[in-house]
Amino acid sequence: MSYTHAPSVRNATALLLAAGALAGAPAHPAPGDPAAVRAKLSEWKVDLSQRTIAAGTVTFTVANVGSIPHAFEVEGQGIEQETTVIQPGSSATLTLTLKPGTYEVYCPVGKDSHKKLGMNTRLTVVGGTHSGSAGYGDSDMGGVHSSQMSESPAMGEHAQAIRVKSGGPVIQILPGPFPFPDSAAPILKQFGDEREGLESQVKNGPYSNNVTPISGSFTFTAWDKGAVRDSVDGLAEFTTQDGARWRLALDRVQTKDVPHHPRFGGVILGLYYHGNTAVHTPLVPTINSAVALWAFGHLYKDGALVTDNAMVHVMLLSRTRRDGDFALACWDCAKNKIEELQLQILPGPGEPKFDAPGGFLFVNWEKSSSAKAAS
Ligand SMILES: [Cu+2]
Repeated sequence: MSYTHAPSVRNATALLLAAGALAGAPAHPAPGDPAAVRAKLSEWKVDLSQRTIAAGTVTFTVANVGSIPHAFEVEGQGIEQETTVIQPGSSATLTLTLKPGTYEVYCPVGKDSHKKLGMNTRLTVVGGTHSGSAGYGDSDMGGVHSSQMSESPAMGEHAQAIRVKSGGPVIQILPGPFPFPDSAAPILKQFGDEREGLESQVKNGPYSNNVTPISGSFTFTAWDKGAVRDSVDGLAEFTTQDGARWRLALDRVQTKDVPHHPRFGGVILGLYYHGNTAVHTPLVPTINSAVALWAFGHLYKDGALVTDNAMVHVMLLSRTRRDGDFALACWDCAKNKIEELQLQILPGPGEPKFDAPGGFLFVNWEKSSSAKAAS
């Protein structure tokens, strides 16, 4: 691709700038043809047809090929512009004038929860005064993988760690119906094949108001360092309502996807999800979490090993239960204080149900706390 500066090209560029330029954007002519970038949004990624373009005017044609609403935002070099929400199967365009630099391109839906689940990529805009070695055009598509690799160190800069300590009343959640079935019903429709399994959880829990006070403690540290380097180190000990003493040691995260849990795995700090967000099951009210993690655990009952592959989901989240009877108090709990520590333990794949009501273990510590830890 050559970067000619024929008057006709310059005029066309000027027209496009007038039509689509942002207030305050530099008015100099773009160094090449107006760029056209196709973007595809889906759960949970943003695919760009080109990841490196020349400075100047660019039109993004954005298709939502996923199954829930998304949007498209470009941020960097003083610019922050987004499309309106794009329904599944629909498209939108966004025309911007971009100067050289690196831009974040992501889905802004759900207070950045979609972004944190992976709908985030980068666009590099290069100055066009030198020859066309910038990879502008389709030849850039072969470079996608190397571009992704080069993002890793940048992601590492955001490595964070959190230390969580249980506190307050301890409750065991027993099988029972979900108290907000009507609120969850429209969200469940978006879960396709997995809807049936979720609908049985509406009736049988584990997200119920059937709770009993127990005792125990849970402390862990979690490291959010990107999909394959996340880590956890923790220990939970509790005595369930039947008098059984359980001990769970956490030393590795779980990074494999499972149904209706996009990016089920690892450690995610600061996620807004569940409930009406369409991110993960709607059988937990809408919440903010300081940390959400998925891990394999070593589970012992009365001192004997039950499994080394217990599937564990932990969240420190907005309080969902009220004082006294600990019934679920809100369908949208996102504004509540983040102090409820949830521990859910399920048998590993192919393993028998636990000897506990409903075959699962689900324990909450209602007034827990967290602090930054060394990353
Ligand atoms: Cu999205």
